[in-house]
Amino acid sequence: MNTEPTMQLPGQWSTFGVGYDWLFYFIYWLSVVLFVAVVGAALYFVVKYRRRPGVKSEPTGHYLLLEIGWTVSPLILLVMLFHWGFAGYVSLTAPPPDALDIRVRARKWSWDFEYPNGGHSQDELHVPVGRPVRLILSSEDVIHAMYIPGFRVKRDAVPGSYSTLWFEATHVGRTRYFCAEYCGAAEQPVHEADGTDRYTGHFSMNGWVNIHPVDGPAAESVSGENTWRSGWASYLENVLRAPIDPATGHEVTPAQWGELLYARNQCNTCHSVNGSAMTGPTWQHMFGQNVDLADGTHVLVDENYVRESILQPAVKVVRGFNPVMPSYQGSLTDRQLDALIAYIRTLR
Ligand code: HEC
Ligand SMILES: [Cu+2]
Repeated sequence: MNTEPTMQLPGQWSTFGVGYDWLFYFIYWLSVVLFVAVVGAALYFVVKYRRRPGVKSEPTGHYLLLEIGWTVSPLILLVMLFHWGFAGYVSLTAPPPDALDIRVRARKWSWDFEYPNGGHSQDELHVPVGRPVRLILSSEDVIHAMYIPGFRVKRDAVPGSYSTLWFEATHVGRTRYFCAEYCGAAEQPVHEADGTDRYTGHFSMNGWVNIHPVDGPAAESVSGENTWRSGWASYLENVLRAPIDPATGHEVTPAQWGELLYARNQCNTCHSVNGSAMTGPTWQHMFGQNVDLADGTHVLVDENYVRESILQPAVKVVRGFNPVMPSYQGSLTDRQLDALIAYIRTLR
């Protein structure tokens, strides 16, 4: 594994690098070999069977062995390519259960990253080395896409739903990410305090992924380009701090905020968190499980299902319950929905 880029590919910064690049170069060299073979044979035949005076062409018959050969060998190759591609796709889409969750909110034209402790960073992502990290992507306006070439991952961020991607960084350092879905550009520049004009747009939606060592010096001692040198734990504690709840004066994590919203929005009049069914199903051990629906089908309780259940409760009604839950469309913000989901996740 090597963080130095090659002619064709960026450096390898995640566990996906080796397998991905192996397949890429396999396909590349396969294409080179086949190109040379096919074009070489064509040129050879052009010369060998060129028109000459006195020579008359004779139509050839079937050559069964050759025909079976050129049918079966590409078939084997394509099945192998499909197998490797599919196995890679499966490992890209299935994060390990202990992955660290970071929420990513895209908007025109910046990124907001929210860490498990509730802290935020803008336009710079901070992750620990050697730990699986899952990004939960959403968008506040149009479709954006999180693309981290060094990790070999890319995923759309779509308004109104959640998508995820995961990776495990293998080296301490920094690598770039980009928005990979054209999302427009501002018509007017932003006037900075120092008198300069700054243009924003799709092109400016990029930044650095800082890959921190797990332990290390306190964050104050390193900054700027060397931010990643700071230990992950101390950076989280000292810089990516949780917001303060004005009511209590304490720092709150998204899950703690979700718990407050659970009470404030009267979800607790119909949903328990201790396993007992009330007017609605209990939230205990709900997340990550399959739930039976009234129409006889079942569905996995994930971020998108919980979101839909809150905004459009009548779409998927849980078996054994009446569709009496009110819709919270318009009365809960995206942030509040995220916090409720974070809380429900902790009740697994
Ligand atoms: C008036 C009672 C009531 C209130 C208040 C209520 N719910 Fe529900 N909820 C239900 C019922 C009944 C169901 C099961 C039927 C269905 O799926 O619509 C349900 C289902 C759900 C589900 C799907 C549960 C599962 O097991 O699949 C979620 C998630 C949910 N509610 C979240 C919330 C949240 C969040 C709030 C507060 C913002 C809330 N509910 C407020 C009655 C309520
Ligand atoms: Cu974008």
